[in-house]
Amino acid sequence: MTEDSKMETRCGFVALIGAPNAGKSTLVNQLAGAKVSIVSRKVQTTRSLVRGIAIEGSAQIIFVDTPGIFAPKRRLDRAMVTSAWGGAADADAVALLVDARKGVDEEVEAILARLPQVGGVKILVLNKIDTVEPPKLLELAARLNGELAFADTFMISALRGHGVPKFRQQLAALMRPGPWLYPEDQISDAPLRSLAAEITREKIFERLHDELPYQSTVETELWKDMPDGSARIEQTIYVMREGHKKIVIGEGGRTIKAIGTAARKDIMEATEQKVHLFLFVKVRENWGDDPERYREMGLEFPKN
Ligand SMILES: Nc1nc2c(ncn2[C@@H]2O[C@H](COP(=O)(O)OP(=O)(O)OP(=O)(O)O)[C@@H](O)[C@H]2O)c(=O)[nH]1
Ligand SMILES: [Mg+2]
Repeated sequence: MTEDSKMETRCGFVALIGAPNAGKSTLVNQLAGAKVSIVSRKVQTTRSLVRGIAIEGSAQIIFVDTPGIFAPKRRLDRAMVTSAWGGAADADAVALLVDARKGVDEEVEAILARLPQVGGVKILVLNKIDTVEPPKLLELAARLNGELAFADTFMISALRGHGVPKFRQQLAALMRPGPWLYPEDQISDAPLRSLAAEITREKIFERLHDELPYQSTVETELWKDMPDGSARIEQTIYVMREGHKKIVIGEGGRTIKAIGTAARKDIMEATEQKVHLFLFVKVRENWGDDPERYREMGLEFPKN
């Protein structure tokens, strides 16, 4: 880049907020052009802020994926929701994602009520347009704009990519002049060991049901680059109950093997190196009340 074009660079933060399952992480991955944040069909998948970095012309846009906002009960839920609002407060622009199929429910109403307290440009994004008819979309856009004066409204399918390039272009124009904060080829600021732990957590979400995914967490304990270019990765899956440990392991170790195989494949794709993944399961009844676990997740530990 020449000195002149350097002068014109733009940069800024755009937080994506919304109810659980609105498609925030799917959108961040589309915008960054790679998997930086895990996705599942279940609610409350994302637990902390995940940044996906995109370049659009002379602008570097740092998209901040946030945990879904809902009425929190457990300590972990409170930490997640606090982190989401914190991400919104620190951003130059806040995009509210609404699942167009679900429309406006109690969760969306609660977000709309609090959103005016957050600074920055507010943008409405109707997601999952592949699932609804256009008249319903227009009606939804009108209703939401009636409740809050959004600077702009976009209709997209994060899953299929429809409307995503235009969304990114419009946001680039909103970014203020300033130097880029990350190197040109960087798509995330999360260390690989965190991404690797998240990927394994995603496989738990895919394969195990009910409360188990919510009562477990994954940490990368060891990442060793081997002389042959491969990596030896050891991870611990923390669960809250002995019964859960049995479920994670499965009959004859079948479940944990399947989780490991699927995780290893995705981790290899992310790191572009051969991976040997070793998974361990530990029962830690009170991990939900252990500040160390929150630190590992990148969350503030709520005092009560
Ligand atoms: N049909 C359709 N499904 C979508 C679209 N975007 C996301 N999804 C699906 O919606 C589900 C939730 O997606 P996520 O990206 O995990 O949602 P999220 O908002 O990050 O959820 P939390 O992290 O729990 O708050 C997944 O099954 C996605 O595949 C879309 O545009 N169309
Ligand atoms: Mg998410």
